[in-house]
Amino acid sequence: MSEKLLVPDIGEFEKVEIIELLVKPGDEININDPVVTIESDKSSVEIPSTFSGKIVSINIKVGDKVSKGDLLLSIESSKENPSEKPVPKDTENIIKQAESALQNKKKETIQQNKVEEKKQTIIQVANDNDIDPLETQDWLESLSAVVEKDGNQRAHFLIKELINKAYREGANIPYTQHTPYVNTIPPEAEVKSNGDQNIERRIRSLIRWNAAAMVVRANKKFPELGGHIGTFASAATLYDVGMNHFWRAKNNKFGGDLVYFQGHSAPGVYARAFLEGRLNEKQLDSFRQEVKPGGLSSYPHPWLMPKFWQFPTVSMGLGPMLAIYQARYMKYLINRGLIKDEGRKVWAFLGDGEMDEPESLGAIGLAAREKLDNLIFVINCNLQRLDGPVRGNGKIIQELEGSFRGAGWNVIKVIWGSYWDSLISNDKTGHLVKVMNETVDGEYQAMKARDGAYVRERFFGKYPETQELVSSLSDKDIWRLNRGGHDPHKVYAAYDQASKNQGSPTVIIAKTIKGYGMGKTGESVNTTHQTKKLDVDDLLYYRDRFDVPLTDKQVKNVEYFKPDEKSLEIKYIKEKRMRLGGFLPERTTYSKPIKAPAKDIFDFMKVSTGEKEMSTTMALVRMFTNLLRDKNVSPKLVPIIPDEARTFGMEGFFQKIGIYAHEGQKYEPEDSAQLSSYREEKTGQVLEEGINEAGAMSSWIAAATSYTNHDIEMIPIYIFYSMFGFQRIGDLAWAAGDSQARGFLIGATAGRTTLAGEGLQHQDGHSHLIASTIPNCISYDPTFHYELAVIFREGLRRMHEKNENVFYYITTMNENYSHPGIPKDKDCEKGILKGMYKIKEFSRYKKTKIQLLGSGTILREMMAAAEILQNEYQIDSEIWSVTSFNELRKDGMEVERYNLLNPDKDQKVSFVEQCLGKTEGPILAASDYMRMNSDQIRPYTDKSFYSLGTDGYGRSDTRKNLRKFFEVDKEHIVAYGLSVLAKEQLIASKYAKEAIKKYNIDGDKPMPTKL
Ligand SMILES: Cc1ncc(C[n+]2csc(CCOP(=O)(O)OP(=O)(O)O)c2C)c(N)n1
Ligand SMILES: [Mg+2]
Repeated sequence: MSEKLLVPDIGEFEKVEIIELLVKPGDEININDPVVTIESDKSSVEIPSTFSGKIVSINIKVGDKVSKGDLLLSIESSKENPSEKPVPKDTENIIKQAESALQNKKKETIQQNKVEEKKQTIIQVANDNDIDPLETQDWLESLSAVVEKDGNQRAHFLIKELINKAYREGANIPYTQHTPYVNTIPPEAEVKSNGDQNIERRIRSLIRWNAAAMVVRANKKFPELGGHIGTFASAATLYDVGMNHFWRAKNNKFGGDLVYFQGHSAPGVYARAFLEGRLNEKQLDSFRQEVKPGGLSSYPHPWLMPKFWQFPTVSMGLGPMLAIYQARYMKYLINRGLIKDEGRKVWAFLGDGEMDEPESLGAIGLAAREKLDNLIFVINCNLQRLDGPVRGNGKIIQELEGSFRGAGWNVIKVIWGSYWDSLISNDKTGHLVKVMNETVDGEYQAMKARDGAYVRERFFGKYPETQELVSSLSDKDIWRLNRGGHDPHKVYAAYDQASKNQGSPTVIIAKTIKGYGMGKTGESVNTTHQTKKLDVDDLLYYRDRFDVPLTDKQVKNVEYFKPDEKSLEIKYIKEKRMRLGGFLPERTTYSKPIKAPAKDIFDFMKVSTGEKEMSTTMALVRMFTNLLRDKNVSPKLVPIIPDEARTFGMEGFFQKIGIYAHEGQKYEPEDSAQLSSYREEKTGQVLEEGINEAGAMSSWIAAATSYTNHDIEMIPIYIFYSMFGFQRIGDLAWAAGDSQARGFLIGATAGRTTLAGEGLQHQDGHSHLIASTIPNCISYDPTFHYELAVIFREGLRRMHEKNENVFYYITTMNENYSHPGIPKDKDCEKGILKGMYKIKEFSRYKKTKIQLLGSGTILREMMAAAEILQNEYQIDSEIWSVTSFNELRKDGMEVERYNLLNPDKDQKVSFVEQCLGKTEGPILAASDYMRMNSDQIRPYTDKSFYSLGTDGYGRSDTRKNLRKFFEVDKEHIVAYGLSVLAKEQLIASKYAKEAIKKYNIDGDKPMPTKL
């Protein structure tokens, strides 16, 4: 049966151009195969077929303009085509998802029923505001009965119903963010570890000792080195329980859990690796001295220790965010079918002070929304940061509990150690919990800096009931009452529950003591954080505190201690890790390279666009569309967009490859009838991050390091408003460099004057300079579509085929103009990649010449100015397209360094000098960025060099007015060019003066930086 394929609803557009025919008569095609590409002035989109069959005739050709309803082609359809209108794709999805949701629900219910409710002691909280204690007692007893008879879930349900009812009755009950200041898991519900606690304690003590010794030894040698003892001292148990029992390493059978170590706890991680035999004494002795190869970096830095550290975390706040997006990306890979679901987890260790960084809490909502049950945060609440208490007057644990509960996380508080269990269960009046609730962190900290007598007086002494509770305990016993984060049993139970939790991320909030075991000079005092030197008495105390088998002499020499290889401790530590699949952390890579696509994928960008005008952003989007046809590259592309797809003309991707949504699409989108309708899908490829540049960058980093963390090479392309890139998330970009990220960052709508109308906060005149600060970031500012194609292809080849650890920053613009074909010169491609090539020459008069260097869209102003200089002033010129001042500078620096270090050898010539050395006339360079951008190459040529640029705040106006304001339009270039020639005494100054007058250039106008 013959079917007619018409142009579907393409939104507000009419008369859009056919730019590509993807089929011909006689071709057999399937439903959804693209048949033509259409392009409006903003974006290009493929139209898919809604039939399958053989193409009989094609009714349009390239260049035709079409609108909704126009006939594209006729198809002899195959029989399987449904005769009636097909069920819309979205409806099908909805049905599928509803079915699978129902099935999951069923599973969940079955599982829930299976979980045996554990009985829980009820903690009564004494309350002075209770106007009728008897009535309260009645209610509480009823609740106890329900817990006993029907379990926690039922009790929870009833409480929820009561609250709902109260709301409906008009009672405005405030939401309770907090639970009492006690452990979330009651003792009777704790799952016990099968580990040998004695051996584990001995191992932990040795790790503690060696970590401290490493820092102390380094500072004895070189007092300037620094280091931290107090952070790891507080977190040792939290790490050890994970290492001995939970964290599975990557090996040939399993992808491995990913652990983000808190930056300042690095000494403890090295100390464990020493016992495991992965590091030796010499290496420990080179802590913070990594200038010599083999040294240990101060903090986790994959760049400095590429076989060890996986995640840079020490810039506080980045770890939590990166971990959340890592867990989300792991699910993305699973849902797209690119890796298996092996139940891998992402663990992130964070400081309580670190949680004040806005980034630390900034993405917790996403983690809950995406149901990231593969994510576990462990917040080490030692109640202190660098200067003093995190919340002296409040309670950081309660505050964090409220934030995480509110966001929908599973919260496990580990506050009190096992020694407290009996006290809490004997607290029949609720006064102990009352004191716990009332005591603020400043007091908790002060108590641990004192002794048992002080705790008795200040804490238990608050009420006769609590005083009585500890009347049979000695001060020593009271001092021994431990905090949850130092109790391996409590920590094990929390980790066990966190690992099994389904449907939400988990945060373990553990209470510890900063500088635990460091004695009077270092434990729980405000200066703990910076303690890096311990005197002999402190060291002896530390040894005794943890029973480290060293003599006094050995302690005085601050010797390391490692038991014999055959000792129980070493055997135990190794056996535990072998059971968990290997050592951690370890950075390895087994991914396969991606073959760079055939050159012809980019061919369309190498020919002139003729009259047709387009922006480089649009050319880029067209290039993506082509890349999606390459079978090697297509599945590996990860387009990341922070709510700007329509700005960049990328909305065609919504239908074509879908937006990733872990729950699929539960609604029929408003624009479902349109070609580019908003399509969310479980297997969607686009990461649409919303207005969230930091999150988008974190996703990009996860994808850009996928080759090592998931052993699958991916090609992330994060496209953003250039101003909201490096300037906004510069620290994450730095961490990306440290992480050896591979991928593309696209600064779209770039340039200070190219983005017209938007104003001061939007117009970017410096992102290339910030990009140049990152050593392994390669950046380009291309003007024409063929330059973009050459740069992009080389990026794919270097990063994803040859696996170089660099990443690309490319700026694209939204200014429409026509693009020429690639020049025939055989060295053109080399020049594009090195940073400059000659694009045009005017040589009619052979009298006076100037070299014009232009970058980005200002190159076009240069070309226009060159024409005026030739036609009106008889000045010849050579025009150079500078694709990257940054790359030219790197080359110049390297050459200069070589020459200075090798004065007796043949001197090398910088690429800038190779291009310009033999040319005639002075150089005038300009870009849409600050003068500093082009000034970068000034030292690498002996010729006279002048720069123009867009220094100063942007403002909203037309492109023409902006260029005039910043003095980078063709008129200013002509006037400045003549002035430069006059200064060099190549022409008379009157020509420059005349031009300044002719173009109404006000010589008295202040510098734009002052306006
Ligand atoms: C973004 C950032 N700001 C400041 C610092 C400096 N700094 C390092 S550790 C620290 C205190 C950390 O306190 P906390 O997070 O509570 O960790 P703890 O050592 O107590 O476990 C500070 C301010 C940093 N590393 N990163
Ligand atoms: Mg802290």
